[in-house]
Amino acid sequence: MRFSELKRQEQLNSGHLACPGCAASLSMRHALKALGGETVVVIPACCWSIISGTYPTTALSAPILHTPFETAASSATGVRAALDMKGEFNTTVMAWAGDGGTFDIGLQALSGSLERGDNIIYVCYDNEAYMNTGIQRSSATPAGAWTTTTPRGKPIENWKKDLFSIVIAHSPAYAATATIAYPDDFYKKFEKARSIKGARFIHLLSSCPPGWKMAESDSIKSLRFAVESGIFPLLEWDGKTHLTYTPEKLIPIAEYFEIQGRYKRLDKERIEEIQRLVRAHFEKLKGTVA
Ligand SMILES: Cc1ncc(C[n+]2csc(CCOP(=O)(O)OP(=O)(O)O)c2C)c(N)n1
Ligand code: SF4
Ligand SMILES: [Mg+2]
Repeated sequence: MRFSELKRQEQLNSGHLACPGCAASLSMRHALKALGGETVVVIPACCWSIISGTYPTTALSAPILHTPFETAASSATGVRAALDMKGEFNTTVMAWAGDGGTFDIGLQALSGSLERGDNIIYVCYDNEAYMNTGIQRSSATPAGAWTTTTPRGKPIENWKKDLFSIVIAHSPAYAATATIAYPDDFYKKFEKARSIKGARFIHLLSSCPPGWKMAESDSIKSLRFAVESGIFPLLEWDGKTHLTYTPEKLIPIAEYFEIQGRYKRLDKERIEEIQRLVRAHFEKLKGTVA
């Protein structure tokens, strides 16, 4: 079903506590619509622990289990086991964690869950830093970006950890990357994940205006530019990796960087170097995936 035709029930209500322009809140809203029906959401420490509201109030209609930072995958596995014991096989269990909780501290639990083939959907909403605690660097922070733990005048050199490759090395039932800036692609992937049994993983790029030092009104545009520049390819893995969208012509990475203050200290040479690496990676991807 296309995004524009979807009239499913809202499960994210007004009164949530996200900043204006937060892609993580929009992504949750549409993920729950796409999954439809009964979904239990498991949330470790991250911005979403705050966005959902303070007990006893909550902005989500879906039940939430708040868990320690490193345990999203294992807690979701426990919820799945409990539901199975009760015979509630049609309820979906979705772990919803940030990049810090996935690329870093939760990676061991995620690996165990993928390796066991646990019947859960694990979503990482990746805003490329520890935003809830003040924009500290994670291993998802990309080369060239500023964070509050980046030494002055020294933008990050390391290339972002290739989590997608780590995940598919476990041979999950399904894996994909998506962003809410491409809603039809986003919906198809959540609906597909819902229809499959086993370990499923979705990596969402999720813009964060305060952390990316960007106008709220540019939030969705930044996600579009990430895809159109090739720095965040839209992928699907079902035994093989496929590009689900191929831009006709990649836009310059500088256009993606220009709207975000976190890249403002980059000099021309470094931008050109990142440009070369991103293009080479994208061309390789185009050549090696069908
Ligand atoms: C073991 C542990 N260490 C540190 C924290 C503090 N903490 C809470 S949220 C958070 C940042 C989470 O970052 P991320 O997973 O990227 O989600 P985001 O805040 O960016 O949405 C940290 C460091 C914690 N709750 N538990
Ligand atoms: S800090 Fe960023 S990720 Fe967190 S609620 Fe605000 S916009 Fe969303
Ligand atoms: Mg984060």
